[in-house]
Amino acid sequence: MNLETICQQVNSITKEVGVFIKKQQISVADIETKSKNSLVTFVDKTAEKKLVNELSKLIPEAGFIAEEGTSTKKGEVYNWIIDPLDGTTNFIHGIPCYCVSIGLIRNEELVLGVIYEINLDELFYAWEGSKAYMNGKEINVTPTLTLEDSLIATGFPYYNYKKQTEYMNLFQDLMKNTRGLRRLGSAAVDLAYVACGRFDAFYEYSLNPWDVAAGAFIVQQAGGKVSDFSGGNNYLFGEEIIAINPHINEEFLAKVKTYFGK
Ligand code: 2AM
Ligand code: CA
Ligand code: CA
Ligand code: CA
Repeated sequence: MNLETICQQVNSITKEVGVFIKKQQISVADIETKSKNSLVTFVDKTAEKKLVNELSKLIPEAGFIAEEGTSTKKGEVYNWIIDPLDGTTNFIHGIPCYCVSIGLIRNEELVLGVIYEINLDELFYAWEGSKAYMNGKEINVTPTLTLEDSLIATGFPYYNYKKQTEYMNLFQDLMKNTRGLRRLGSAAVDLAYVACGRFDAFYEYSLNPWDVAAGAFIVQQAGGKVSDFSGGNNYLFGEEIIAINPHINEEFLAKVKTYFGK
């Protein structure tokens, strides 16, 4: 099977699981705490089991890097990177911004990404060599030329608080010198919105590979630039990400380097 066919199948698997998530009713008793501010429910876990089960049929030799640990099988060449429900806190609080996020790596390289924003019924996807799409239509990052005219998304760090001062200083600078800042609470949705031109950029640190795999790939296929805070390529496993329209990348990176001392 080629990657385009695989992507079509992942699209329908992802949508099906999204529909399952949408139908679930949860109560306070269903909420488990993994650590202080890390919540999970049976919905996250059941969704992940369904995904692992279906994706195993698509590429039998592939392994998994999945947030809730359903499978720890390591694939020699292919590995799926899965976040069954990105934006769990939103989901629990009834805020309608959360998604299913599926990435695929061949060796260390991203080759496919699918994000399903459940409540808006928006499916974002791309595969190696393709454009980026939302519900069948090509999407692109913004053509904005300056940070002054840019709308920037971020997420607040929930561990590694050591870098919090650097984060807040950058935040304050951007607050004064951009069109505005937004915080949706789902890194995958933030990335999908950079890909389709709703945001000019997204940055966050203290993220896991499953938060960013699909979105980072889709942004790049949509003409965007993705890097870590030094401008390097270590954004998938390196816990720092900038996803941005390439015109404003230098200007943005200069600010990040100033505050984070890179
Ligand atoms: P999640 O909903 O899958 O946990 C928002 O800043 C991003 O960070 C989301 O993608 C969210 O993913 C993740 N996130 C928020 N709190 C987290 C925590 N305590 N541990 C791990 N990831 C978290
Ligand atoms: Ca989580
Ligand atoms: Ca996540
Ligand atoms: Ca999750």
